[in-house]
Amino acid sequence: MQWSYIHVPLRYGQGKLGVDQGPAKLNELGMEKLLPTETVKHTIRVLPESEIRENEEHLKRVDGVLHTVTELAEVVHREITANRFPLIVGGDHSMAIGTLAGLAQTGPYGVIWVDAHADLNTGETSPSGNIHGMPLAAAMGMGDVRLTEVGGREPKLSPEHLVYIALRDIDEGEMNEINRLGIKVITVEEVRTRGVDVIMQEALSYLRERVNRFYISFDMDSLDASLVPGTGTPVDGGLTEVEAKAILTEAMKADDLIAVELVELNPSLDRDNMTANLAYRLCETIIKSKENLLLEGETV
Ligand code: Z70
Ligand code: MN
Ligand code: MN
Ligand code: MN
Repeated sequence: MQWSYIHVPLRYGQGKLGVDQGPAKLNELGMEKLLPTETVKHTIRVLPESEIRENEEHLKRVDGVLHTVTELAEVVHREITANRFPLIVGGDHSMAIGTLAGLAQTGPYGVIWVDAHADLNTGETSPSGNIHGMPLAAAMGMGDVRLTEVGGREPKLSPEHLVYIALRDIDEGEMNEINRLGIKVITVEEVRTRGVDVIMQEALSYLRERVNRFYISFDMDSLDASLVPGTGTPVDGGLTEVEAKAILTEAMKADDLIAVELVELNPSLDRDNMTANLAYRLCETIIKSKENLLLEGETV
């Protein structure tokens, strides 16, 4: 297996400066040393600030988001088709519009979305107009056509192919949709009382009854606010580092996992690189779990 390491230095899906520096910060901490030398590397292009207008109240900086996610969708499509394993680092979560669209072009798939937020708003329901709160709605075909038609007309994800973990800051419109669509939600409380092994087996069985492969999208704000000053919207009551690592390790052990995404590291908001170092350790867990598995596989 070959890794495809994809940088997405995008910040236009939300209003705070600095989240575009997440990928560069991870490299500065030594990410490239963790990855095998034959890893294929990509950096997705982002429009310069000078071309960005604060153009729409309900869909802020939409042109800037569209530019990057359209290219990301093509790269993800190409890398999956080439049998490589994408590790995609951001950047704000609006980038997932591209990831979800790119994956959809290669066939049906499931999603484990580890996040404090549901990211299920449309321009109409969003309290902020920030597109990083909208990627799952867009992928399900809900909201503005410019977002829903990235990578083609058809919906990129069905609601029954999604499992949320660590959700705890949900807008009213999002809650209505979660209930209407019957989307599966696993809370931090459940992670803690039932254990990561149990909830991950449940999440994977749920997805495997419906699809034969899945990807995991990990938002840094799924972690407890006390651990992640360097993310745009920290939320109390989140995961511990041990829980987050266990979730990622369980996912990496699955041979039907096809891609991993880590988003919303904002080095400008960070304290003493606390969040950046934590994100780096999570990437280390991601990479080492998979490499160990491959080594074990070879000795059998
Ligand atoms: C809110 C919105 C969000 C991340 C904040 C917040 C969304 N639901 N996502 N931080 N990562 O504006 O739609
Ligand atoms: Mn998110
Ligand atoms: Mn979030
Ligand atoms: Mn399997």
